[in-house]
Amino acid sequence: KSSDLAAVKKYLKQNRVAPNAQYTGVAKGKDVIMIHLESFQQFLIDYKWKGKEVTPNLNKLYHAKDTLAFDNFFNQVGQGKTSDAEMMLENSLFGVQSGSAMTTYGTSNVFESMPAILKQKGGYTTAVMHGGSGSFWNRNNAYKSFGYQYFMSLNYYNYQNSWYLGYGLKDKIFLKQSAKYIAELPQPFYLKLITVTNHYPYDLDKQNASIAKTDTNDNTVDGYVQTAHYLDQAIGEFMAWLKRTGLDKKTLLVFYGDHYGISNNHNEAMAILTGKKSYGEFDDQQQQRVPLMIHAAGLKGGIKHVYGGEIDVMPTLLNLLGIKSNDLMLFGHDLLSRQNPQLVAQRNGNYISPEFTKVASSYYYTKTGRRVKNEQDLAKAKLLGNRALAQLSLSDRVMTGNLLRFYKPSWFKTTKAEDYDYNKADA
Ligand code: GP9
Ligand code: MN
Repeated sequence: KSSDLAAVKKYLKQNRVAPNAQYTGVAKGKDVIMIHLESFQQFLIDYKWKGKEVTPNLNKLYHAKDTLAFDNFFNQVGQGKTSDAEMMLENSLFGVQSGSAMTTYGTSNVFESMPAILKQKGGYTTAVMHGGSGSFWNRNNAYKSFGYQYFMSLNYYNYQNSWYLGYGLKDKIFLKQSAKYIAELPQPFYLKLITVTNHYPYDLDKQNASIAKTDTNDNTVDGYVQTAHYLDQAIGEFMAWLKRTGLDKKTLLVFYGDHYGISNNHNEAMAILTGKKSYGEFDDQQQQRVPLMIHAAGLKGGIKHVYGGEIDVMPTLLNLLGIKSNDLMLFGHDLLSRQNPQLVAQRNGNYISPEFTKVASSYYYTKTGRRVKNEQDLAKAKLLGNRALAQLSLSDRVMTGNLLRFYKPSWFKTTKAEDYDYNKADA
């Protein structure tokens, strides 16, 4: 409906913020590598088990002077899990209320996505590499709609049974084999690498387990540090490779956790791991934090405390790459902007903001975890709840109504899936 489009346009106009001008274009023309950290929660950063750092390589990145890190960055996925994270990062549109937007709309909808924009505005080569099945989450179709030129999935990799775990090749093997493809990508490139080993049920083979399991007696939880440790080692090896090739100097690296690894069925074990006496729905909501780290040689970094989420990555990145986003239909905001609204909507209508947090029908003070009872504060907290719902439902109208058909910047050439052929990834 055209009234839907008008409502979306009005909302976006009213909520637009100016990106941080100090960061505009600081990474212009750089290669971009997005590294998808499967099921990786923020609490793993700097976490120690039996005196040993679980993720030493990621910790080093987190604290590096040339890394922009965010410690109040939340996942916002729904039932589409990984695919919702991808949808938000590539399009700054939310997943849908039920199911996966990439599955339901990824084939047929019009998108104005990161890869298509970077190709058209910056001459980028665009690719995704993933050591798993090409059709999982409808990737082999959705990536065409997003404008990815190349998609290397399991069929592009050498395979042995023992190299595979859960959803794909083990991360070390996957990243090592990806190197030969990366080296061949014409520059500048925009590349996404999707890891899988740190995925439920966190059950790593003995040879690869090089840190002790935790001892909460919850089987699902106790292997989590082991697979996270393995993923971290794989990242360490990959970073060393980047250095050897000199790519580290030319590349903007973006690390993000897609969603929680430990669900709220494991609150007792999480209480032990996080050293809390009691652990309830509020604590679980706080645990929806995932890493976002943006790293490049010479980048003015630091640990930022702004409250944001996956929907905000695309506007943040576009600003760093010097690409204007004010004529695009993006529901997120530059995380480095002083005017960032800092309201993080969860797909189920919950939200987190610096002041208030909503979980189910309860409102909490974010800083203390106490229930909001004061009438005035309650009114403020409810208002934020309405704003969170408003952005979700407007994003839903864009997705379910395929509204980007009717809305594009004059410079944008609509992506056509038939222009792409992933051959082995489609098999
Ligand atoms: C599969 C992987 C897992 O390819 O991305 O998806 P998830 O189960 O985390 O949504
Ligand atoms: Mn996932």
